[in-house]
Amino acid sequence: MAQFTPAELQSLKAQYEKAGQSHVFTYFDSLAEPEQNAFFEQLQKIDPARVQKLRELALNPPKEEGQAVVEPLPDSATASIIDSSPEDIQRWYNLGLELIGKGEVAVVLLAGGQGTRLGSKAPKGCFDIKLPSHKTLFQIQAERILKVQELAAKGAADPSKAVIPWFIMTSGPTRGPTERFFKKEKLDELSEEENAFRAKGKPYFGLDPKNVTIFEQGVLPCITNDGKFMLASKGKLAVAPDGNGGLYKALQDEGVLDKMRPNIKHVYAYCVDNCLSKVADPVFIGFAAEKKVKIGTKVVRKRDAQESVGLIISKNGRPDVVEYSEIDDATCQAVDPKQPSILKFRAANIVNHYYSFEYLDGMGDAVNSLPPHVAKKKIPFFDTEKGEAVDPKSPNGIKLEQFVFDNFKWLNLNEFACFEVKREEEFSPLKNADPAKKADGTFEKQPEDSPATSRRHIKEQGRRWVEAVGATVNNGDVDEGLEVSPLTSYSGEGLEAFKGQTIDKATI
Ligand code: UD2
Repeated sequence: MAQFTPAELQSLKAQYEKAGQSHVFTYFDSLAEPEQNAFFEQLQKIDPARVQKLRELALNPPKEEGQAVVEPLPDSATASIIDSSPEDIQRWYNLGLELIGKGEVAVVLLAGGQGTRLGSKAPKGCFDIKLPSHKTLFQIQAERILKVQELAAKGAADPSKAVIPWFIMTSGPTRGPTERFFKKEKLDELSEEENAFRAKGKPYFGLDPKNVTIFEQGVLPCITNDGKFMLASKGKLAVAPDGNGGLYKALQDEGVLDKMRPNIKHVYAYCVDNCLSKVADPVFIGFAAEKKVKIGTKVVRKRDAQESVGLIISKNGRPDVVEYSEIDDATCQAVDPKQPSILKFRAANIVNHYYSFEYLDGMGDAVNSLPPHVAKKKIPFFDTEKGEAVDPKSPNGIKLEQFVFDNFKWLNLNEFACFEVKREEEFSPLKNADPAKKADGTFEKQPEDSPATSRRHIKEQGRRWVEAVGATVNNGDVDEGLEVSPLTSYSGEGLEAFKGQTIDKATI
């Protein structure tokens, strides 16, 4: 039974014809009905005119008048936890907890990436970085939400309001496995043994399922070098997730903003692969809320000129980010004229963003103008000219992806704030697999940003926390560290009972 009328099909064909993409219907009439329905539904979800506009924005960005003036952000738009007074930090912390206690804070997790560099089949949040507890990134983050809710409830007028709704943005490939993982259902992407282990414990890691919303970002068609949408097969467009910048359109299209209204005033968004991310960080939320900014972003000091991180800069007097994949060498290598031993551009983006709900709710049609970035890729496709499937040996098309920070440039500097935090406390991304064992039994060089560095950084942090209250660690841990569960402490608080103790356990 066709799920569309001839008139609807005609109108869809006219829409694609107008955008110069009528070739996508080459085989439509020869498809069986179920395939026609699926293809019609896919094509209907994509606005070809919008894609054309995004492709135009990507390939021919508006020319900037004159030479762009690129500088580090001015001090007026930045603060640093490293040189803030304990009073300021305590004030921001208290304000953040108060806002959480009133139910005004939501968390958005960017989890649509496919973790190709990590070589993981399952979504990155399902990854076991092999801590003593074997908690996955999703579980660690869920427990941080549980703990900070508990901390906020302590001082709240109405503790039942101290709830942080968690909105998890997935993409086509990650939505199914992510939903199953939270529901403690089997994942095809995990081994029998891993599934059996994961089936234990509470669904949603103890969070109330009604406060966890999994939604999906949009997709954009893959496009040939001469601008034609690519077919994956006779009855399917080749598409790819629209980048973490697809967040803004997805918040509208998936009804997330509607779900946040009217309680939510502050939104904390973060990157799934950072095991140290302070989810719903009261200090950051309090800082940004006090400054009344529309967008805030956390940064750490860039490790070295080669680190694969975006850099927060001021460009023509506005906040902006230059991504590591697009930065020129001169900007990368430039040193601070006042302190030549450090980089001039060193404010490294860590995908920890604050948004006022009012800003997100007011974006409107601007979500369709986020300039995409072009990734030249080898894209297997069905060639309508040759009438056959092609598996290219070299890049034959482009994927468009939007970056979540590309709207920073739309703000004035006084609507934006950059917050420098300590790398060892807040940033340890998981990007690369652990090294493979070589034929002679030794290992390749240990890469940065791997499961080994993630678990080491968590355990080193735990050790620092308990030593700060006068405990010592003597547990034979391979990294001489200690895993402190988020349910025990969110950011090192509440550990006084360990004073004077020697801790011989791997995790507390
Ligand atoms: C990201 C940042 C980079 C730096 C680095 C630090 C962007 C565009 N770049 O680079 O500046 O901060 O992280 O670790 O943010 N994601 C989606 N949907 C997508 C693509 C990605 O949700 O279509 C999520 C992904 O699941 C992850 C986050 O966005 O949580 C960053 O994605 P990535 O790890 O692929 O980005 P990376 O490392 O290239």
